[in-house]
Amino acid sequence: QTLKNQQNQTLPKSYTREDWQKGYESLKQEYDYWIDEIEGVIPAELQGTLLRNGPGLLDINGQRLHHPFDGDGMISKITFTNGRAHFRNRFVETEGYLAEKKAGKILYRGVFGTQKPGGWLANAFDFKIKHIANTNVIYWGKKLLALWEAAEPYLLHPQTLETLGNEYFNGVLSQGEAFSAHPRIDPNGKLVNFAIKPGLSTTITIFELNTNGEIISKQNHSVPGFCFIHDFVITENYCIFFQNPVNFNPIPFALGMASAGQCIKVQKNQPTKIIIIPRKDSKAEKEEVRTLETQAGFIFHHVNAFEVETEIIIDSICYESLPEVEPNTDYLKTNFDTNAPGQIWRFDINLDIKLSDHKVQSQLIDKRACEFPSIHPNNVGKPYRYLYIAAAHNPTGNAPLQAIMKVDLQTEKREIWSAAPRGFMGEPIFIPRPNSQQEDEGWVIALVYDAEHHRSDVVILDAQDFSKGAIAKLHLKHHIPYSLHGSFTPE
Ligand code: 3ON
Ligand code: FE
Repeated sequence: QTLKNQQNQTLPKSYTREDWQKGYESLKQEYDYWIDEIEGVIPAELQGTLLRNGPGLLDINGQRLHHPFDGDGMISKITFTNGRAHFRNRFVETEGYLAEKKAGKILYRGVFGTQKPGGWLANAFDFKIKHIANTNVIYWGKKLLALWEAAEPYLLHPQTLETLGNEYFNGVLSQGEAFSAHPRIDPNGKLVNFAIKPGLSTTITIFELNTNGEIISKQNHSVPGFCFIHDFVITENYCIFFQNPVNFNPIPFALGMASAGQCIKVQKNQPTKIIIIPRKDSKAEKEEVRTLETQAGFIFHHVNAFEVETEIIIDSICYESLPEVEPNTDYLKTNFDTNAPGQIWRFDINLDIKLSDHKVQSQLIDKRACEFPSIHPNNVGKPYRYLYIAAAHNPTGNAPLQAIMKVDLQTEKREIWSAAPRGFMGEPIFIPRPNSQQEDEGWVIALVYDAEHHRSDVVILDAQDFSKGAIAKLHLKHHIPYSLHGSFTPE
C-alpha cells in the first residue's frame, strides 16, 4: 500500500491499520509495580513524576463506545527516583464510571457518539451527558486534578490516585461549572485556565490561580454564537482564544439520533474568530477585548504565544477540515489518507493596526502531520525557540502519530525520532534538566504503544540530540490505550 505525497512521490506506508487498532483495546486492570524491564539507563538527574490521562475503557463490558473521547479517564503515573521508575494506574471514579461498572452496561450518552443501547427511542430527550475525566491531569497547589473540559475537576490522592471527589476551589467554582483540560502555567507562578458555557451566545470564563491552588481572579466574557474551544494560549498580558468556525444543530441530539458533539459541524469557508482578552492585573487590564478574523480551519491545540512589542505571535495545530464522528462510522476504520492532517501554523497579529484594517498574517511552519505540542515550561507565553511534537513518520500525507519531531523555530532545523513501523506515539513532554542553561537542555518523554509486544514503553530522549536514539526505554507489563494529555511534576 502506498500514499501520494504532495511532491507526487510514493512513500511506503509506515504502519498497518491492524497494529494501530490494537492500541485502542481497553485496559481494565489497575497496576502498581516497579518497572524492571529497562533498556538503556534512566538519567539519575531525572527525578519526579510523569502523569498521564486518557480513555482507559473503550467498551463497557463488551459494549463498544462510539469514540475514544467518550472513554472513562484512567490516570497513569510514572515516578522516577534515583534511576528507578515506579508505575501505577487507576481509573477516575466518577459517578458514571461507578454506575456503569456496577450495571455492566452503558447507562449514559457520551459527547462523541456513544448512545445508550436501544436505539434513538432510548436516547430521545435524555439531555444528561456522562461526565468523565479523561483529558488531562495536573499537580498544582498540592492538588492532583483530573480534567475534562465540560465539567468540574476531580481531586485525586497524589500517591494512591484514589478519587476523593470534585474540586470547587473553596466554592469559587460552582457545581456543574466547567474548568477546561488545557490550563497554561505562566512561569511567574500562576495557573491560568478557562471554561466554556455554550449557547446561542457563549460565556468564556478565565480563572487565574496562585501556587496554593486558590482562584485569585475569575472574569466572564460573552461572545456571540456557539463555541467549541478546546485550548487557548496566554501571553504576559493577554488570553487568546480561537473560536472555530462551527455551528450546532441540537435537534438530532434532542431526538436521540446523535450525540451533542455529532451536532457540531465545521463551516469550512467561514472565518475563525481570534478573541484577545486582557489578563487581570496585567498592563493591558483596562484595554477592550479585541476580535479579529482569519482563515484557520479547525484547531484543537495551540503550541504557544508571545508578545513582541505591539505584535502577538501564536503557533497552533490546524486542520483544514475535521473528520466528523458520524453516527454510522467506526473510528477503528479511520481512513488516514482521506482525512486532513494537523499542521503547525504561525499567526501574527499587530495590535497597533486598527481592527477594521487588520489582516492576520499566517504561515505554515511544517507540512508534516502532527499533534500534541510541548515546550520548555519557562517559555510559556514568552518568545521561544524549540517545540517538540508527536508526528507522522513520513514528512507528508496523513498517518497515525509514530514519531517525535523537534522544531528549531530559529534555524528551521528539524530532528525526528521514529518508533515506526510498529510503535505509535503519544504526547511527548519536555522536561528541563535541573539547573539547565539552554532552552533544549533536558529530556523528551513519551508513552509509545508497541504493537509487536502489545505493551507500552516509556521512551526517554535527550532533547539536544535525537540521533542518539532513546537513552532509555522502560517496558511496561501491559499496554496503555492511546492517552490524551499529561504533565510532569518534579515532586
Ligand atoms: O461545544 C460545547 C461545549 C463543550 C465544551 C458542547 C460540547 C458538549 C461539545 C462541549 C464538550 C466538549 C468536550 C467534552 C470535549 C472533549 C474532548 C476530548 C476528550 C478530547 C480531544 C482530543 C483532541 C485531539 C486532537 C486528540 C487527538 C488524538 C490522537 C491524535 C490519537 O491519539
Ligand atoms: Fe487537548
